[in-house]
Amino acid sequence: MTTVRVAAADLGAASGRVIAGTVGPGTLSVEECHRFPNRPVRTAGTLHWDVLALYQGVLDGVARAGTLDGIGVDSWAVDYGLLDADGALLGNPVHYRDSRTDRAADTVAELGAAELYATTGLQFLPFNTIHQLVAERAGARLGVARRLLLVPDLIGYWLTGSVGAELTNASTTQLLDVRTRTWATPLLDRIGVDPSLLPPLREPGTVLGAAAELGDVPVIAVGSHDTASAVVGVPAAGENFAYVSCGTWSLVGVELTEPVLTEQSRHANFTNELGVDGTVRYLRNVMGLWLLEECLRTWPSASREDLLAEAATLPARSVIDPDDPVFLPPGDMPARITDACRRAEVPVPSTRAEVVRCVLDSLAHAHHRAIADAARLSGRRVEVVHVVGGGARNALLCQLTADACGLPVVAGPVEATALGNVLVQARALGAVAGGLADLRALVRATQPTVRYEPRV
Ligand code: LRH
Repeated sequence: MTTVRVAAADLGAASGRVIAGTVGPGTLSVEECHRFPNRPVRTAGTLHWDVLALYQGVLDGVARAGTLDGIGVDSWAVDYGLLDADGALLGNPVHYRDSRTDRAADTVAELGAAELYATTGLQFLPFNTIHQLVAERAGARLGVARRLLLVPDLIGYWLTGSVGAELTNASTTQLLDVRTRTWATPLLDRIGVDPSLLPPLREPGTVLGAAAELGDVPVIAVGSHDTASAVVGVPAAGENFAYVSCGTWSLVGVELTEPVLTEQSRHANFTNELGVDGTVRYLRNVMGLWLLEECLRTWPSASREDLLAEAATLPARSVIDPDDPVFLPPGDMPARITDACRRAEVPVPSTRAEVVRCVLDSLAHAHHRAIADAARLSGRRVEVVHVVGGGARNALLCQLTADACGLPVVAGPVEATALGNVLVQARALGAVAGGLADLRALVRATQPTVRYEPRV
């Protein structure tokens, strides 16, 4: 086995990055080559992703990464582009935070929540692709669309010409049968969407083809749902762990081999997303650092570091439900948080640092609730909580999560998503071998982490 150098293109809700990874037996390192903003654009009242700018960012980043053996693309879930009969993109993908899905809830409810869960195993999120497609029926695009490609598959298509749907991201659409791991064609029929819109499914590790514009480097399907790649990059030993993939969202749960499709699980709004190597990511979405980022956007002059340092000196006074749908759209977040405190009849924060402390206490409690529910509903014992992603840098949030859970938190790597992306590519290229346990052992051996013990 030799050492390979591959590029992970990781598209997040706020920015995209291209990260070069060097992987071989006993070797795993990553370095950022390019970071570019991801700025949603509102036109005629609809919030879009500027997907051509993202594609250009990927091209620029890969060009800067030097000689490569592979390229893998991951992004946030659920959103898609529609292609016409010529393979041309029909308009910019609509952002999952756009309000168009408000119109879809009743139609999706008619499918029967219990039946939908039994088939797809997905938690109710108002922006799941099924809701977006129902909303899309009101417009003209669906009538002329021939293919639907999720965002990483769209980038892969532009790079290679290959059309397909990578399985981990396909599982977030609520259009996949989680038991058979195939498209849920009867569901598509019931919402009046032509099943041929959905391309053939492909597993992580499949080679899509060569990127003609980038020196014919092979493009390899990774866990193209960013959370799937992040969970590959969790440095856990054994199976008794929970993870918090903490960035814009906190994705909080455990890794299983089979979905949990019980009514209790549905009522707890747990999701069974598919992971790499046939695993199931049994988790709940918690609103995540979006709450903090939107506060900071409202306070352009504020220093994140100063506010976090001050928040750490404050007592925990106000805990609210961070998953209230009022927090989903962009806008004035501090005002919504203080309103939520009033409604919850908890002390209303009067300074910015108090708002930040309220956000972090509320997230820590939500992390605890989701971990306790995941353990109870799946029967999986949890002995340690791994916090990966950008949130692993937030020492106060990691400590508060350890305190709320009464469990040690191991924080890091911050770059879990990129690491998971490059590891799956490296394995496909034969540079490393084995299952997830072997890939995680390599992460453990090479990436620093910080441990937080719960304070009594
Ligand atoms: C995180 C994420 C999450 C989805 C959301 C839309 O980036 O992929 O897993 O629920 O974006």
